[in-house]
Amino acid sequence: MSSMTTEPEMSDTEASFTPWPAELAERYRREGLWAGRTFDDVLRDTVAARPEHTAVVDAHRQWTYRDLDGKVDALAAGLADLGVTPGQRVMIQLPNRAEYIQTVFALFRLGALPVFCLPAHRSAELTALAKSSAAVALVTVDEHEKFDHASLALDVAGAVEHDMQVIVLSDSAGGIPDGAVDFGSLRGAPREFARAEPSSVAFLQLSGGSTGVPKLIPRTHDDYLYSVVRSNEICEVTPDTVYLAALPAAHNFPMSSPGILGAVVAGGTVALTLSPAPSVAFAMIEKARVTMTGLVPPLARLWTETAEQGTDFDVSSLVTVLVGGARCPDELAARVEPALGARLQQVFGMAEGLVCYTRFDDPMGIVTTTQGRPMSPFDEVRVVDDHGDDVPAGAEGNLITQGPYTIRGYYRNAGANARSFTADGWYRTGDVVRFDDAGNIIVCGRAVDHINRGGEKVSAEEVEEQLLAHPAVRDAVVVGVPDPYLGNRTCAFVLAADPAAPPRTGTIRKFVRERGLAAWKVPDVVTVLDEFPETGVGKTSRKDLRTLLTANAENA
Ligand code: OOB
Repeated sequence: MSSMTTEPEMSDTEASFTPWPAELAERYRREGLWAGRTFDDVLRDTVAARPEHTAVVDAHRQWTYRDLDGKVDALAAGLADLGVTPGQRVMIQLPNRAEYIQTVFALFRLGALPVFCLPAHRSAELTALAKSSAAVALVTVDEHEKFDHASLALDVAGAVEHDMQVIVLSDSAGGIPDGAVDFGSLRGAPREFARAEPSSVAFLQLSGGSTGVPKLIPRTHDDYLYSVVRSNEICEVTPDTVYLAALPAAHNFPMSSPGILGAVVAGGTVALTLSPAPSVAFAMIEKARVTMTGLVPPLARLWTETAEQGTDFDVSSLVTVLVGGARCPDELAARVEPALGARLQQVFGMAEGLVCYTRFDDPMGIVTTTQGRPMSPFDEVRVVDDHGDDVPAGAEGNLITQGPYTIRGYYRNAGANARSFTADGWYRTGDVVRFDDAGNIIVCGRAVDHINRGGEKVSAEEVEEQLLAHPAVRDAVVVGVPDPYLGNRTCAFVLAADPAAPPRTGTIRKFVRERGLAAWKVPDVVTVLDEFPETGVGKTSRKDLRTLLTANAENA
């Protein structure tokens, strides 16, 4: 496979990529969905077509496509000089700034695979991802939101057995710690790299995750580019589009629905904001004349409320606001358009593939109450019961799907593949949905116990494991309970190892944070109980625990 000596051995059951069945792949090619282009081809085409058009704007920089192309060339060469070779994985943990775009496209040009980490990831997630991807480098920033990312990255590099370089982007001269490579020094003489195969894996995206740490999702140039091109058609992305990455740029939603890549494919402009707070993001909308953005529901609420109260910023350039990642309450959906003066588009998607949009010619009632329909006529969706049989039309059930941009398996994870895919390769989304008469999807909830906290996914199992590591905790269960702002909030129930000396709830939350978990996974509420309620068969009843919380809240 690779010349790297530290690369873990790969067995057949731990395949890095599960191909589509031959006849489907053939159909997707014949129909022109898989167009045989790479992301580097796309950038080169846009550079050739619109060299002087603004490609990227952030708080401090503004680059044309020609500028971006030059920076991508230099960085790709610099990374190659550092020893990064095609096919190797490189983790990226960068905030929303121009160099994020440069780094992603430099890796594409070089043929190395970005692994898209989020700025909120901490040692638990990054170490697991470094191991599972066998990444040869981690690109990060010295500091973001008062957190020392460079030290975190060096710790992660020290915790993995293989060699991993830490590359740090810093605006200050003293920002590069010993042992790290200065991002700014990675400027090599431009050279030609072998073109990647369009059918090969372009990058590893991360799953929202329902069990353990995030799973790695291998996406090919062919399949992902199709999803971007199709998103552009539906969302009407043109060379005049200015897309604002307000959510973390590495997430699938701002990346490709239609997102950053949609803007680059269309020859439009990508604007990035370090913070999605209205006071910062609205300033960027005004400055860059942003036309389109994507928000999770809690942010959509914050922006809507801010606009309703009146803002001094001129946000009149906004044409389209996409809302997705978690269920957008109907009441909020109805307020977005009047408040922000931009049309609402709901999006229900997943990093594994399937993306659904409401359409611009849908009646308002559909746009505000449904999550739209699959974007491709080649998407196949079924709603099934727990035995895998189709439910009657219009009934609620489990959504399963296959199609031209939905993966057939995770990266080197046979266990997860067995759980998340049917025997014939359909992806089990874990979502409980129903279809209306017109074929629109309404998301009703989750079958699998991951908690959707305002678009950020929390695996109950992952947090429970961390809680169990505390010596004063005998058992732990994490559940989600409805929250008016976040959709769901996380509540941890724990049993004390010594009932006479129960742990303090503040101590437990601090413990989880210090174990190196992303902050959004720290339980919002911790409750110590004497025993857990049980179901008829003696399992801990998550349902009763949820009820307990609701009852407590009502009595409070
Ligand atoms: C997006 O991707 P992920 O991978 O972080 O999370 C996927 C899960 C879905 O399976 C579903 O449970 C939930 O997030 N979800 C929604 C939703 N959009 C996503 N639940 C209800 N309503 C919605 N509109 O979150 C993602 C990827 C691409 C585009 C948009 C979102």
